[in-house]
Amino acid sequence: MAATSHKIKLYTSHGCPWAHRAHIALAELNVPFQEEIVDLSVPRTREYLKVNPRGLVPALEFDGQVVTESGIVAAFLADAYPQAGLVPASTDANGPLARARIAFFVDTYFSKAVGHAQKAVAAYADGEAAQQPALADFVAAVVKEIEPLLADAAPFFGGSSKLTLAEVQTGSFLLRLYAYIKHGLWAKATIAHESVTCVWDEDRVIAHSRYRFAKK
Ligand SMILES: N[C@@H](CCC(=O)N[C@@H](CS)C(=O)NCC(=O)O)C(=O)O
Repeated sequence: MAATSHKIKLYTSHGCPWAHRAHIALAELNVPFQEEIVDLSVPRTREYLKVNPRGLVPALEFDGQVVTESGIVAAFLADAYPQAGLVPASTDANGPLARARIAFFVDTYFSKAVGHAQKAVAAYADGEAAQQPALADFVAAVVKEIEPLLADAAPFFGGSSKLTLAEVQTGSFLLRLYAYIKHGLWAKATIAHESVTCVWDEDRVIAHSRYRFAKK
C-alpha cells in the first residue's frame, strides 16, 4: 500500500486495552483518523454489529474495508504504513526474522504471562495472600519465558525509544500493570515486604539488566 492518504475510522472505547493497541499504532503512524466511541455499557447497536458482528472493539474501517481483532488491526496498520518502521516488511532482508521474533515475543507475553497478572488483580478484593500464587506464577513466567527473549531482542525490538509492533501490542497492558502496582491493586505490599527485598539491590539489578539487554 503506497503512502497515499487513506480514509480511516476507528471504533473504540478508551478504557479497552485491546482498542488501545490501535490508538498506539495510529499515534505512531501519525495519520488522521475518525474516531467513534462505542458505548460498551449497553448492547451494541444494529449499525455497529454490521461493522463488527462480534460486537467487540476495536474495529477499524480502512478505505471502506473492516479489520477487527486488535492484534490484527495493529499489524495491519504497521504493514499499511511501512514507512513508519513499526515492523520491517517481509520482503526486507531481515524482515521475516524480525517479524517472527516480534510475533513470538507478543505471543509469549500474552499466552504465558498476562493471564497470571490478570488473575492476581482479579483476586485484589480477597487480599494480598490470595494474590500471591498468581503473582508468583507471573514472575516465574517472566523469568522463564520473557527474559530470555529480551536478551536477544535488541536487533528486532526494544533496543531504543522507537516503538515497534512489539510495544504497540504490549504497551497498553504494560501501562495497566504498572498502574495496578502503583495504586496497590497488585503486588504493592509484596514488593515492599522485607523478605522480598532482603537481597534486592535495585541499582545493581537495573545496571546489570541494562548491560545484559544492551544492543550488541
Ligand atoms: N480479542 C479482541 C478482544 C477485544 C475485547 O474484548 N474488547 C472488549 C472491550 S475491552 C469488548 O469489546 N467487549 C464487549 C463488551 O464488553 O460487551 C481483540 O483483541 O480485539
